[in-house]
Amino acid sequence: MFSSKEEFKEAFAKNLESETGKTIEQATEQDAYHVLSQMVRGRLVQKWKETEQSYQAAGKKQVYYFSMEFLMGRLLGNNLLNMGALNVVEEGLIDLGLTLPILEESEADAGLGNGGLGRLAACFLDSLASLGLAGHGVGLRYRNGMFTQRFVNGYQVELPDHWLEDGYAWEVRREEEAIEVSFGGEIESVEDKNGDLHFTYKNSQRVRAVPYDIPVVGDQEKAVNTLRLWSAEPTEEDLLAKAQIEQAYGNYIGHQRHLEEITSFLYPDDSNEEGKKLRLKQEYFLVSAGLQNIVQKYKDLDLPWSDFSKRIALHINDTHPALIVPELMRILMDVEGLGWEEAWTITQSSVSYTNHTTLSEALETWPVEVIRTLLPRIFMIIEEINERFCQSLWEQDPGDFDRIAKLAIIADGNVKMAHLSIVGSHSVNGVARLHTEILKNREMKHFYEAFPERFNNKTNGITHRRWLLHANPSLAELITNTVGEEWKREPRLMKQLLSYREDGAFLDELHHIKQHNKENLAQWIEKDHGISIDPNSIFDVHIKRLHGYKRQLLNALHIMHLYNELKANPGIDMTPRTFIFGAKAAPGYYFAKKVIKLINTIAEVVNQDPVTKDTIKVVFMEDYSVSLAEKIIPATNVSEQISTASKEASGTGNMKLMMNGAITLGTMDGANVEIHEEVGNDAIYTFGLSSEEVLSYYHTGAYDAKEMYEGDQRIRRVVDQLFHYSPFSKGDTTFHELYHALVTNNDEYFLLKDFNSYVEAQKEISHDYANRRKWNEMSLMNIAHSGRFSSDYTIENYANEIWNMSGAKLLNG
Ligand code: 26V
Repeated sequence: MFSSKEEFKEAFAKNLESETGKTIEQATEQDAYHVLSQMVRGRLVQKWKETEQSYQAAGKKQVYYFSMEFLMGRLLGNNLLNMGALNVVEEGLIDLGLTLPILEESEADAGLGNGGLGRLAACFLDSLASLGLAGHGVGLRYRNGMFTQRFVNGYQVELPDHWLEDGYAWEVRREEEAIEVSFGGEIESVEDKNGDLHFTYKNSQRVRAVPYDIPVVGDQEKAVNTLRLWSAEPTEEDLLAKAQIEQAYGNYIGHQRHLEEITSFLYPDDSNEEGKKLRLKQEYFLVSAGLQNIVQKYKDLDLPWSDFSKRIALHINDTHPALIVPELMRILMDVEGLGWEEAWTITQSSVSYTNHTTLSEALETWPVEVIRTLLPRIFMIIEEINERFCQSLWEQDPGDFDRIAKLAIIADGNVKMAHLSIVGSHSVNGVARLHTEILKNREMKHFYEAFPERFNNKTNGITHRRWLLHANPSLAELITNTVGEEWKREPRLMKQLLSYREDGAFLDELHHIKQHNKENLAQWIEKDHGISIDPNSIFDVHIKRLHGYKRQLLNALHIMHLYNELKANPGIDMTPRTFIFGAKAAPGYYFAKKVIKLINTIAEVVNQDPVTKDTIKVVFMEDYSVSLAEKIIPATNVSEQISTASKEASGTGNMKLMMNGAITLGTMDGANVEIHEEVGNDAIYTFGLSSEEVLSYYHTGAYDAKEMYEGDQRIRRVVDQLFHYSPFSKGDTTFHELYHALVTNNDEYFLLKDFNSYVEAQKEISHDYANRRKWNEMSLMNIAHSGRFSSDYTIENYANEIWNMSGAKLLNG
């Protein structure tokens, strides 16, 4: 992109002057960021156009990844990396007295996602472009992304995230491709002379959907794909009506706000489906705008409808875009005039679905009345799909009413979005081997029995470009210097590092890189949180959404336990530890917010107590985000992946941390099982109940938390500290709910049951860390085996086995 450092410097200074009228010395960091990002975008445009033209010319199959969330984080550094311009720009900026990492801080994180599901979508886009596959994201341009988290008196407070405030360098508004989406009204059907029904809408409300495109730059600029985010705006008619109202009444009644509301914010609760009407509006808006646009482009190709699914794959990221099924049927039948059978074949063969959770409270259902009034025609089609589906079940197995009742799409006055997604797709996948097995054998057992060929596993992955090459450049450089460049394109080649397992000098180098990263993080924490931490302590990291099943409370109870041990016996031999947390709680999730308050309280106590402060430190970092993760992960020694077995579908933080040389402390859950399989018993700490044990306890109801509490002195001591007077409770009732969740309400997530094995595993870690050589060897094992979890492989598997994209590189091994 820039042929030399000198060329870059000259171009940068020139652009700075023409855009801001300032010299390098006068420019602010914000000015410099702005100018640099504009330059990068400008240089991408050509390649962006060429990519699209080359896809068209080659008649390539296009995959559209529909997702309510894309958690992209910052783009400047990553784009420069993939364009191969990072070094030139970094060095050029240094010559000019600037540094790239500081400029990067001026970019707002695009936080258009809650957590794992949204970040996975972002990693997938990176891999699609890097493999040169024609894969694009379809999402919503929320004006407020994930809320900003602040702590006030130890409690989480949410502030709106105005990420677009200073403009967003990477988006391009495509006014000319705007379309309309309809809501509500009544449907009238008219029969033509052939007896075919035609549907017209009366009194429906129309909203304008305007696309904003963001370029997705692949490795070596192999391709520049598109993330298309739709924004809701009033139609021209609406604006005219508004003007008339204003003229007549001198004021405006808020109609426009109502329409724009659809893309005003991201729902921040990923754990509890609330069934809010606005959320359904968002889902339909995404699906309808995205699909109308895709169908229009397909029609421009002038191909028969029977080729649709050869040229287009439509993927739904969880059930949130499940209305793609009835909406595609509607477009094909009502707008394009196809018959039901033909439309259904096209729909089923183009749509595929990924499930990301088995938590029943997060599964989407919508009351029939809500869908019927908001989307009358869509509801008619869902009813028809359901009718025909139940009929086919009856034909397969006449008289089995029970099975039909279990599998029906509409039941008890609700539409089940997972059922709609399974029935309307040709592929259903889980996100880690264990998760897929649980879907097949338990949660979706009856569907699996009816359509076994539809079910498959695609273990999640992460992009090694953002999470290793960009986040941890010194480790990436060491790998390259050791095994050559090829691992960047074939991450499994990192396995070659295994031959350095016994190489003391190499292990020392690994150690120094980790230490250096820890020092950087320590400086950042000192600056931002005013807490001084010891880079020689174990950095023990728990970063993910706050949720009961993720068991941040178990981690907290263990810290309380260590505190008690140290206070009782100050001379005890314990490797110093820094516990680092990062987590947002859903605003209405009372329990999760209490856990945040507890951890902040523990931090206050242990960080100040003269007996404990040099041995244990606790830091809860505010406002966890993609960019914060990029700072924490390279500095981590211990990766906490301690979900109740069977509950975490996959996890992806576990993979990022492994790739950066952290050792997993985890249950046999989600992708931890596959991490364990890769690294073997000696480079991971596992503990706790197995998923079968957990599921069987749920089934039999045989677990008795009170018995655990009463029968174990260590457990009783920490649990009582939540209820009775203690340095943490200080005698008030703040943590009583946590006590009740554990004791009175029978400890839904088995914290007490797993407590002792967790404490033992932690003790082992404390002991092993003191053996520097052993620890570094374990760290090496993790890095060397992490290539398997590159999302490039995951995407190759999706492309080959789900999307049938010819030309996707075949896996080797
Ligand atoms: C559900 C809901 C329901 C209410 C409205 C807002 C909302 C937003 C998101 C969700 C989905 C939660 C499911 C989810 O994020 N699953 C996570 O997916 C990761 C990627 O596959 C996986 O690694 C995690 O284990 C899994 O918890």
